Parts: sequence; C-alpha cells; structure tokens
Amino acid sequence: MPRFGFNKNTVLAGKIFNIFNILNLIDTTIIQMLYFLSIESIEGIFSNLKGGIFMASLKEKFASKLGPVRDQVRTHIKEHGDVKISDVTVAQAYGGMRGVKCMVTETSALDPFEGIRFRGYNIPQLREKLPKAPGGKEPLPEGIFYLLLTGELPNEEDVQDITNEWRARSALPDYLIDVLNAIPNDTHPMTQFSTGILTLQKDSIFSQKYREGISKMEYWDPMFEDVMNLLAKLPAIASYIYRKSYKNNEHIPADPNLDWGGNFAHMVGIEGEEFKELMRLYLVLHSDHEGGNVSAHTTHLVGSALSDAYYSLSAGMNGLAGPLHGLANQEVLRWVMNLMEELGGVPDKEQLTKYCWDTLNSGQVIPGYGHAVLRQTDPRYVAQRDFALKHLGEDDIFTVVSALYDIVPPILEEQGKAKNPWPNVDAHSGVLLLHYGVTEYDFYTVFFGASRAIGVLSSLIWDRALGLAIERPKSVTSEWIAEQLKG
Ligand code: FAM
Repeated sequence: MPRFGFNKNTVLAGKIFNIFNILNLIDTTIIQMLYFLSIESIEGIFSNLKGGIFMASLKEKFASKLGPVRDQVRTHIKEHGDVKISDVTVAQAYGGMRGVKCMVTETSALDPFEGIRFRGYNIPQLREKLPKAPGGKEPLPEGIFYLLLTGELPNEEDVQDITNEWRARSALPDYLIDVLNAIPNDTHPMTQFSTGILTLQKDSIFSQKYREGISKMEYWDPMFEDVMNLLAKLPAIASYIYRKSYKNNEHIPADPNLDWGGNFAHMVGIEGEEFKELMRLYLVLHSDHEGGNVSAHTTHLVGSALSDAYYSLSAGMNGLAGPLHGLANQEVLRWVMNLMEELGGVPDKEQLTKYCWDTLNSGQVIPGYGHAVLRQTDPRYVAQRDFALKHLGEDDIFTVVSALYDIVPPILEEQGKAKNPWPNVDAHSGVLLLHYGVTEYDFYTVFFGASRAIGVLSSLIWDRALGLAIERPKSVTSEWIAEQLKG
C-alpha cells in the first residue's frame, strides 16, 4: 500500500479506474485496427461501438488523431525527403546549432517576435479559452496537456476526466519514498526530483511491453500509459521533496477535491485561492517552448533510443537544472535579493544601473534576460507581470523587478553582446513564488520541471506514434572544418 498520496478511498477509486483503463486499452486497440484497415471516420464508428460500454477518453481522442498525421509524415519523407529546409554554417556548428532546422516537434512553435504558440494558440488566447477551476480565472494545466496532445481545445468535461485520471494514478509507491528519504536534505531539489522520476522507471509499462515484443505501431500506447502515470505523480513527488527538505518532513495529504495544479499548491503547503491560481497559470506557461531548448531536446533525444518516459524525463530535468536554462529562475531571485541586501532595500535607478554594470563587468550574465530564440519581451514574462499587477499590490521585490524591466534592456544593448536584451520567463516567476511564501529559491526550478514535463511528455508520445528515428547527427572535428575552409 502506498505510504503517500491519496487516502484509502481514493486508492480504491484508483483501482476501479484502472479497470476502466484496461477497457480503454482494448477499445484503443480496436480503433487502431480500424485505422490500419483504412476504415474512415474512426470517431464515428467508435461512437457507435461505444454504446455506453467504453468511457470516452483522451487516449481514444489521441488514437483518432494519429492516422492522418502518420500519413502526412510518411508523405513528407517519401515524396519530399530531399527538399532542403536548412543550411548549417561553421558558426552554428560551434554555436549550439542556433537556428538550424533539423528536428520536428508538433506541440508548439516559437516565433522570435510573437513568442510561443501552443498548437497555434498564444498565451492570452490560452488564458481565455482553456477551462478554469470553479470560480477561477487562470487556465488549468490539464487543459494544456489535452491541447498539446490532441491539437484541440478541451471542454470542461475533457479536463475533468484528466484531473480524475491523474488523481487515480497519483499515489507514490513505498520504494520511491524510501529512495527520497535516503537522499540528504541539502541535495539540490532538482537532483532529488530527477532521482525520484528515475526511481519510478522500474514500473515502466513501455519497457515491459518492449521486452515482451510489442509492434512498433503500438509503441505510443504504453508510452501514453507511462506518461499519464508519471504526470499524475509529479506534484506529489515535488511536494514530498519540498516538505522533506524544508518543512521538517511534515507532509500534507492530497486533497481529492482539487485539480492537479491546485492540489500541488495545497501539498506544498501554501493555502489560499490566489496561490492555487498562480500555480495553474505557472504550470501552463512553462509547459512547452518548441523542441530545441535543452529540456525538450534532451527528453526527445534520450527517448529516441527508445528509452522510456522515466529515463527521458529524468534526463530532461537534468538539463533544466542548468543555470542558463531552468535554474535561471532561482538565480534571478538570488541576484535580486543580494542586490537589495547590498543596496539596503529598494534601490534608485542610478544604484540599479551600477549594480547591473558591476554584474556584467565581473563576467557574469544578468539572469532572466536574453534568449536563444526570442527577440522581444517573453510573453510568459508579460503574463506573469499581468498576474502580479492584479494580485501583488505593494511589494518591494516586485518594484525592483519592474524597475529592472526598464533598466536592463538598454544596458545590455549598450554592452552590445546579447542578441536579445529583453526579459525571459525566469525574470518574473521568482517574485511571484516568494510573494506567496515559497522562500526557498532552490526549489523554483522543480515547479518549472513539473510544468515542462507536460510539454515534453506530450511530445514523447507523438515521437513514438510517428516512429521518429534514433537521433544521430554527424559531428566533425576542427581539423575537418579547417580542411573545408582551405578548399
Ligand atoms: N547577460 C549578460 N550577457 C548576456 C546575456 C545576459 N542576460 N544574455 C546573453 N549574453 C551574452 C552571452 O553570454 C554571449 O556572450 P559571449 O559572446 O561572451 O559568449 C553573448 O551575449 C551572445 O549571446 P546570445 O547569442 O544573445 O545568447 P545565447 O543564445 O548564446 O544564450 C541565454 C541565451 C538565455 C543562455 C543567454 O541570454 C543568457 O545567458 N541569459 C541569462 C540566463 C537566463 O536567463 N537563462 C534563462 C533562459 C530561459 F529562457 C530559459 O531557458 N528558461
């Protein structure tokens, strides 16, 4: 019996739910068979088949989307495989492959000036169109998962189904708690998070099915199951790490009436509707940023070797833990707090300007500013600023963060190195978390990680559904480049 997560009744509910899942599995297999027999209008046939026997589910919706995309990809490769979509320069080979178009990610696309679009929807549209918690104004993370996976906006019922499904799969097994308890509390929370995810690998359904000899065409199905099991558990894993590391190992049981994000906020131990709303927004905003960023690309790369969702996400989280990527959110807060301590409270413009130049002149970056792709203020920053303007009221740290928004871009422009002087997502998240009482900066990237899992794991299901190949780009030596340059 799991030691952490939902109580006995919810565990029983979970077991009943699993019976439905088995029915769903049979159901999905029927849909796939129909597709391979080239029978059209699967959804229509399925709705007749259902006849009240099978629960409509996200999995069937995904299965119904699969065929046309598979066809399109097959045609792209077979009929247009030689068409060139990118060139690579020497600078790009040394410079982190910036701008090289050489991978496919279906879930979201990033425009340097417009920012991120999730299946075509920008952030203001998501905030408006995705279903909300009762009485809430911010989108539910369950909704972005549905959108990323299926390409369609969910309705209230679709989202409620995911909440129920994740709730039923959320209990943490004893062996995971034992492993987490064995990790010293002063180990960085991202190390604990990544270890927790990897520890669950022994229960991977994908790995088990692969060993049993599943067909390639069905890889996506056990991957879907692993992803659902993993996403369901992430808030409990993260909260367990938080309470163990910072709150005397005193844990808060899940609230079975809450959605995924609201329950996450509750289990961390911060009550109040506003923080739950912040969590929901935060978990939507950080979920996906197309495929080339370190956490997304790592998850995809590791998954391309047919490593399961646990191996792949754990690896992606290790990439997110780098200070140039997700860890920047804790670095921003630490930098702002150091600045306020050194300058004695809220500094004036002149003091802030000097502090920024001192940071740059000492060879450090200004955390939270710049981006590899974006060339304007990150819309995720704008959404968080909007939330802060609505809810924070008088807040000294927000005052400093706002002042930096005016001061840093012209300084970076004057320095002339950063291609993008504008703030990114990480410049704003810390001040919000701190305002509501998450004072442990080192934990911030774990929130980012739980959110990013939604995007990269949706992509991983698509990777297996589309049969994307093991990644193996060609590397060259500097000697080889020198030879080319001679010619
Ligand atoms: N402060 C100082 N220098 C900066 C800078 C910043 N905020 N942003 C870029 N630069 C420098 C950069 O270090 C590089 O210097 P060198 O030529 O000496 O190597 C130069 O400007 C050109 O860099 P770029 O082409 O504009 O950026 P990159 O694509 O190489 O790197 C970032 C992008 C995000 C890694 C970089 O802007 C940075 O280090 N920012 C601060 C850290 C940060 O906020 N990271 C979070 C990014 C976020 F979106 C995320 O992934 N979560």
